[in-house]
Amino acid sequence: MGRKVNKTAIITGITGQDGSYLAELLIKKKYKVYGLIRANKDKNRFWRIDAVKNKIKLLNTDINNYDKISKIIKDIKPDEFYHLAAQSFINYNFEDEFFKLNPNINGTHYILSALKDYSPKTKFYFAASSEIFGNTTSNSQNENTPFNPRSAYGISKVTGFLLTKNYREAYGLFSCSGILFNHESSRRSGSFVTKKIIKGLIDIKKGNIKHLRLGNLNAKRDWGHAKDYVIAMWKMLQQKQAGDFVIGTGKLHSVKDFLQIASEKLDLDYKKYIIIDKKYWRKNDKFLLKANPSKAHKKLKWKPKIKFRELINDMIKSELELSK
Ligand code: NDP
Ligand code: GDR
Repeated sequence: MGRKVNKTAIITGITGQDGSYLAELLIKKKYKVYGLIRANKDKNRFWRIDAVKNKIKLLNTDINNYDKISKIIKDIKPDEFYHLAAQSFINYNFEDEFFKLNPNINGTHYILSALKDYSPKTKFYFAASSEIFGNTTSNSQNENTPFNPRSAYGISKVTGFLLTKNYREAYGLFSCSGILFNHESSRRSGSFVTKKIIKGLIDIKKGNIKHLRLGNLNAKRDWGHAKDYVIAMWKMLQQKQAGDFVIGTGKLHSVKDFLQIASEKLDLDYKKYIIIDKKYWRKNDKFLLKANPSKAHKKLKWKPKIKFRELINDMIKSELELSK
């Protein structure tokens, strides 16, 4: 009887929110996990992978360097490759946006091309985003909704998506994009609104700050928990046939809803502490992006388990732990 060999996976963006949860999931499934990390002076960036740091192998490499990427792929020939690295914060002006395009466009292209030449059996995942739908006219978005991005970030994700699709169709690679809607956790960076609210309210409660400055409280998003979304990524690569999937909850909530539930839980009246600041107001952010994840329900048997209120409760609990 043949011995069952553990699978091998490479993750780019392993130090980020999704990369860290995905690494934990794959370790639990007995994968051998490699993380590609860039040269970055921020020594604090490893906190999210603290729990798995002794079980993964980190390799320093620049994903914008084809020679380095292809050598790693040639040497490791992973079963699965998850390309999550990206500058993920969005603003809708085009100043200083050039650097955002590289990991999504060149980085994705280099990885796909190296997989085609040196490891064509590797299954590849690209982290696309609901931002590709941008200024959409549809009430909810599925895999057939036309793209109309309104940010350099969204445009770069469309290109990554199309590269991924073309390598699948032209070269037969098992390459898929997950079109993921917003997903959060206490591992979010502090610039995103959910983490900013939770951390801000806890700091107010502790008396560390007096006010929290926010932008448009009426803006709405389809918010889920990152832990559920990394399961969808993995499921996509376990299919018999490669394909693209919309992943989201299918429910919209406003920033105000989030704020209200979080402040009730912390026993605060948010109206006393919030200052609306135009600095955080995004001019072009008027579209309503709501997932229609029925393909994922049907084919992946994936549904998010963690509901909106539970997400908020979990973020509060974890933030209180982190702030100790
Ligand atoms: P994070 O911002 O938490 O993590 C981003 C990761 O990418 C970090 O590991 C960061 O490394 C790395 N990175 C950033 N720029 C570069 C670069 N130029 N070269 C190499 N590595 C880089 O993002 P998330 O975990 O939230 O998201 C993961 C992916 O999913 C991203 O591609 C994001 O665009 C996409 N996505 C996320 C959604 C969400 O709601 N979270 C929704 C839809 C898509 P370092 O530690 O060195 O900074
Ligand atoms: P988003 O997330 O841009 O959707 O990108 P973010 O949390 O930044 O914004 C969500 C909504 O909140 C409104 N908002 C504020 N946002 C921030 N950051 N700060 C504020 O003070 C504030 N006040 C109100 C915003 O206008 C917006 O409507 C995330 C990222 O993870 C991307 O990488 C990913 O592709 C998309 O989600 C799907």
